[in-house]
Amino acid sequence: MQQHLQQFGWKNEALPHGVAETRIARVTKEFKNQYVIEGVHGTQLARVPGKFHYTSTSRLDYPAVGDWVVLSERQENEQDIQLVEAVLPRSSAFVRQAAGEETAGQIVAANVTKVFIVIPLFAEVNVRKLERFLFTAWDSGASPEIILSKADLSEDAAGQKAAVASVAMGVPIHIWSAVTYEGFTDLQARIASDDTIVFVGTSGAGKSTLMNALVGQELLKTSAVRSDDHRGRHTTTHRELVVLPTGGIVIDTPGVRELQLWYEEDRQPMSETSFSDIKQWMQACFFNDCQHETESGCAIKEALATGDLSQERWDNFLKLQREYAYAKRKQDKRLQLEEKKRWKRLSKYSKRSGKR
Ligand SMILES: Nc1nc2c(ncn2[C@@H]2O[C@H](COP(=O)(O)OP(=O)(O)O)[C@@H](O)[C@H]2O)c(=O)[nH]1
Ligand SMILES: [Mg+2]
Ligand SMILES: [Zn+2]
Repeated sequence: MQQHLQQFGWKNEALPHGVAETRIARVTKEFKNQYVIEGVHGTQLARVPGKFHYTSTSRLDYPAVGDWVVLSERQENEQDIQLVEAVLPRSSAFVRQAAGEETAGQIVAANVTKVFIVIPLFAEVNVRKLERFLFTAWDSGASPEIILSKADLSEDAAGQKAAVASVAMGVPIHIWSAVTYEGFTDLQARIASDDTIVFVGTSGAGKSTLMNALVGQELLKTSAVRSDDHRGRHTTTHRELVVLPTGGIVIDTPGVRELQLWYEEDRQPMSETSFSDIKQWMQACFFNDCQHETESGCAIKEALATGDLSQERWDNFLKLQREYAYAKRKQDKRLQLEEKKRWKRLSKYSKRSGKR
């Protein structure tokens, strides 16, 4: 019984008091109002009960792919319905700002151990985009790895790898081609049986193709290549969690065009993770509170002058920081509003339940 849960990554975490293992399941797919879940009873559909809408404060409270949930069963029209009573605390979450105007975080995948950032080598690598992915990956609490895909389309994969290494800050980089299978065994070796790995990257990067190779069959839809840019069209429309025959769990995601930063309360500073080189220079500045503008003895300016630090990387660091500060201000405002709304909903709810 437990084995089935373990296959899906259950690590015998302590269960909430009074909850039996038979009521635990993992979310493997997410639709608008329904979830596909895997528990000891196999594959089932579940949804959140009405009260969930009253008690949740944001979209982040809702189940997401990779979540472990506690279920209850209810009879409706002579059918057994699975309801998500609670989402167990997440060990990590890859979160982005949801597309659209509204300030809302969207969980791309929960309880992941690694984030595979897939970057295709059919063109020059967009290093600035990669920095953004790296930063969000570090923010998730999981560890990132970079996969340079479509190596068969590159004239100089090794050179491109070196360029990527200069911003990767020690993050492992793998070269992979679905045509020649270069790098396949390397990649397989990076996936332990208790890993849950989310694949992120732009649409057409080759995420689904790589996952199919790992699964050993065409489980996930891939797109036909458009001859103009080797990109392919959008095909993956849902986030989807799959168990590999060799052990380990992978999560496919639809590509994102632009990865918008989402502010995390207790995240590590950018300079601790994806920009640790910059931190070292900052610490070498003569003044503790150096703004790296006009101060003398500024190690950042010196590094820029010698070219040890590229202007583009520094600019991107500043840009990401501004964007992050902006995301935080927007979220603070949203939280205030949400809290107000929640109290309103709660008081309406308790009035209604009181009448019954
Ligand atoms: N030449 C080449 N094409 C690839 C490779 N990997 C994927 N593709 C093609 O790129 C297109 C997009 O791949 P897909 O896996 O759907 O990308 P996704 O959007 O990231 O999931 C498909 O037509 C694949 O056949 C590769 O290593 N080499
Ligand atoms: Mg895909
Ligand atoms: Zn300075």
